[in-house]
Amino acid sequence: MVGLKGLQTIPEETTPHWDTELAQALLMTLEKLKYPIGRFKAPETISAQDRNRFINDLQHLPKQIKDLVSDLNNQQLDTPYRPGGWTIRQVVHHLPDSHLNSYIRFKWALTEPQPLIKAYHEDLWAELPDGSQAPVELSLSLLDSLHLRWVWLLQHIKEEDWKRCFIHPETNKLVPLDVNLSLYSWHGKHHLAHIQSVITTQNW
Ligand code: NI
Repeated sequence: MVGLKGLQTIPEETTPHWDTELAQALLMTLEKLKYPIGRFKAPETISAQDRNRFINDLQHLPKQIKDLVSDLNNQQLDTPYRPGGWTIRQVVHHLPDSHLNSYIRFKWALTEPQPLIKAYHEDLWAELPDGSQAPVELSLSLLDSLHLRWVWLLQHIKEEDWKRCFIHPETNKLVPLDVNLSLYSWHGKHHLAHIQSVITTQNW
């Protein structure tokens, strides 16, 4: 505990330091709003048990998203999850956009030796009419159906196939399928947390 005497001796010059702290606090708030569950960190090792957990996450995501958004009205759906961020509607449409790409990447890696995959501009996809204005139901049903088939595939691929890789054009790095699975488990929870955070802060 700092005594009153201690506080009185704080020199004027420390004020700019407080501003730096304030700026840091704001940056941390923004980081927390952008990455509510933290940034993705690839696990060092992935066991069969870890994979099952990640597959389980993918299996549950469509219903979790549906449960969160089905009672929201259009005005609520068009609310950004953070200042300058996507609206809830855009986040919902982004999920099948992203996971369709991921599903195709799994299939390429399972059928071709180290394929070079195609990146896509997720921000521009989110600006397209179906990514920004369409009813969320269109993406909720697509996500539901996509995850049923994706999860079924993941539950049936051979042990050795998890080490098959694709090459991402932005990093030129080999990405093993088990690492990609962990990424998409994170990705679903990451966007789920965005929607949850708006609902909590707005008290809906
Ligand atoms: Ni995303």
